[in-house]
Amino acid sequence: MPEDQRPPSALSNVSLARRAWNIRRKALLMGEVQGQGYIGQALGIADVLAASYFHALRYDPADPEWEGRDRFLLSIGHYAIALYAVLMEAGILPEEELETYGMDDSRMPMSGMASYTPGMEITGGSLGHGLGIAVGVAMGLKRKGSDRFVYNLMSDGELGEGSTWEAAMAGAHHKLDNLICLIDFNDQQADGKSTQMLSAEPLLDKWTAFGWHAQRVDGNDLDAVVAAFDAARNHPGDQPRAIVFDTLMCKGVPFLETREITHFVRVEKDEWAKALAVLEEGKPA
Ligand SMILES: Cc1ncc(C[n+]2csc(CCOP(=O)(O)OP(=O)(O)O)c2C)c(N)n1
Repeated sequence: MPEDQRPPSALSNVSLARRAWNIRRKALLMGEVQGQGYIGQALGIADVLAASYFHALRYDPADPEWEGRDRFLLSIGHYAIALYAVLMEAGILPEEELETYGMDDSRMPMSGMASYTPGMEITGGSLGHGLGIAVGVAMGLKRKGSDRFVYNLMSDGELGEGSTWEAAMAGAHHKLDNLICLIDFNDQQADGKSTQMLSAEPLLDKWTAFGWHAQRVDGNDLDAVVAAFDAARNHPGDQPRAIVFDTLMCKGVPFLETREITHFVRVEKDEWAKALAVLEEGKPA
């Protein structure tokens, strides 16, 4: 158990902007290995992941199963490429494994699998189940007398799953003030815009009506993201907490940001190098 339980950001000189950039770069490199991957999601959620792992979460890179860790659940198994990138950045996964992404016998399969990957808390590919699992984990930690937080990262598509709202009710009923639900609102799902498929608006009113402390911020504005994490963790009430992050798919690579179909963005062979070069131009100190 590390003596210093402060989040790693308190111990590091690397800026959050640079962490987010590193996460984007690693995700692109993994995408290039396979020639495909959920790149749009990884680029869009990189700022939230940087703030999670380098501002909010307590964990021990040398011991991913440390009992004193905050739990970070990836409900959206297809976002695994994004989580691998931040797990490497955090020193939980070795960077050399980047080149094995999606290959047979790799610890980094395309869809997240808890039994394969250190730091992957759940197997979340069947959408709509992460929040229910997070409710159970949060209840379990409370019963053990733990003060650790449980974070559940989910997508806007999962707001169309009834199981999400059952879990939301349970979280409020059991007063799970140690539960923080992070919603990546990129307004995209497999068949188009989420708001056009099945709108979940007005979202803040819904979470509030379900008994949650709710916030909505620009998920690509690092200062706003950090402030939202702080407000969620420090909220004095006994409700669970939700943060809706409005994000832009493919953020950081403008020629991909404007692609019409971003759920599974098609990147041609020669475009990976171009994407990395464009990203390089925006490299923060
Ligand atoms: C229960 C369930 N239904 C369908 C799928 C197939 N599926 C995989 S990703 C995806 C898109 C879901 O929308 P969202 O997560 O918002 O997509 P993104 O932001 O990644 O485009 C779907 C339908 C699934 N994994 N699980």
